[in-house]
Amino acid sequence: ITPQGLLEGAPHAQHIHIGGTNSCPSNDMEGSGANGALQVTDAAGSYGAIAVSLTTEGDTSPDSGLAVDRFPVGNPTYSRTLQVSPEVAQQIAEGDGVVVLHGVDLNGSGTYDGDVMSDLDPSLPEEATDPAACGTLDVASMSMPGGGADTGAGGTADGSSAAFVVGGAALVAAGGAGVIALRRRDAEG
Ligand SMILES: [Cu+2]
Repeated sequence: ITPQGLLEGAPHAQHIHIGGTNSCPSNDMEGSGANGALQVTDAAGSYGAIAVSLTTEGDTSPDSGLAVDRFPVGNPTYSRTLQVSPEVAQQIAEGDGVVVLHGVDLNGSGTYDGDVMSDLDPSLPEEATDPAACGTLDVASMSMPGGGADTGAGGTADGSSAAFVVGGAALVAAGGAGVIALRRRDAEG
C-alpha cells in the first residue's frame, strides 16, 4: 500500500473489508459525519465488515481493527505478508474484498478532532476512523505454484491458510480510487 495525502503524524487504521457488494463507495456519497462526511458504517453496504486488520505487527484479526498503536503513521509504504483463515483466503481468491484506509483531517486542524464522534468508538472523533481511501482487490494470478496434481478447485482443501501479498499499486487518498494487486504465493508455506 502506497498512500498519499493522509494526515501526517497520525495513525491510519487499514483493513481488508469483505461483505456488502465488495466495492468502494462513490467519492461523492453523503455520509452521517460533519458536513456529510462519510463515516465507516455509512458505506457498510459497499464494503461490509473488517475481515483483516493490516497492522504493522502482531494480530491481524478484526479484533485489532482499532489497534491504533499498530497501524502506520502518516504515509509510509506498507508491505506485510500475513496469514488469513481459509474462509477469508477463499473470498479473497474469488476477488471479494476491498482495502480501506481510515483517518481524515476533515477540518484541516492537523490532528484528529471535531465535534462528531466515531460511529465505531464514541471515545474517538470521527476523523480518527472515517474512511479515507478505498481500493478493490483484484486477483492478479491464479496459477497454482508447482502444478501439484492434488489441488482441487479451491486450493485450500487441507485447511491450511493461503498466503497472499497485498501490494504493488497505489491507493490515492482524497478522491482517488486505487487498485490492489494480489498475487498468490506458495500456498504450502
Ligand atoms: Cu476498515
